[in-house]
Amino acid sequence: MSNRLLSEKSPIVGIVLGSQSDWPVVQHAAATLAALGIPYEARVLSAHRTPHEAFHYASGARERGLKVIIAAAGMAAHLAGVMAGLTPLPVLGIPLASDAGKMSHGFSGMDSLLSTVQMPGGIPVATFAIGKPGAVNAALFAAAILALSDQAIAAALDQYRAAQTAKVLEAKLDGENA
Ligand code: RP5
Repeated sequence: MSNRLLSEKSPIVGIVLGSQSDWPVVQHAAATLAALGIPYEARVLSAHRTPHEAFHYASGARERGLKVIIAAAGMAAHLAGVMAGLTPLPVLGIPLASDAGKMSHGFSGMDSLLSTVQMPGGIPVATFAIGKPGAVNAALFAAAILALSDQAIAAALDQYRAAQTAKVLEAKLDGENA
């Protein structure tokens, strides 16, 4: 991915991720927003490696027209909390397992989960599941927020959920008669 990935219309959701190495998981948030027709931008920004840029991004987000920020990071995952401290916009946090399951490196995402969810009172971060399910659900939650004031997004979200329900109910198991 480029460091600044834009959908065609002006973005209303900003996705920030702590490292380019996070993109294989975070792209599921972007794909879900795209499937719902929600304009977004995606950018690599780190609370630790690029703190000044993270500050500028979050503090100017509302004025630039963003309505929701999705922040994904692994390890000492402070990105979502830093964003939330700098903007009144809703911030949705995705904790990532940056270690591909090796306990010796990143604790399978438990480190990131606790770093993201344990915010001090006063600065909320809505925190989702570790990894891909969290990425998908953060995008769906962003859609639910936006759907409160946007009928097209509300319709797209209804359609997404109806399709998901149908897919589950129509699932065929190996050996089952058609
Ligand atoms: C975090 O450190 C990032 O969000 C990433 O999950 C983790 C490792 O980053 P890289 O060393 O792969 O760039 O800040």
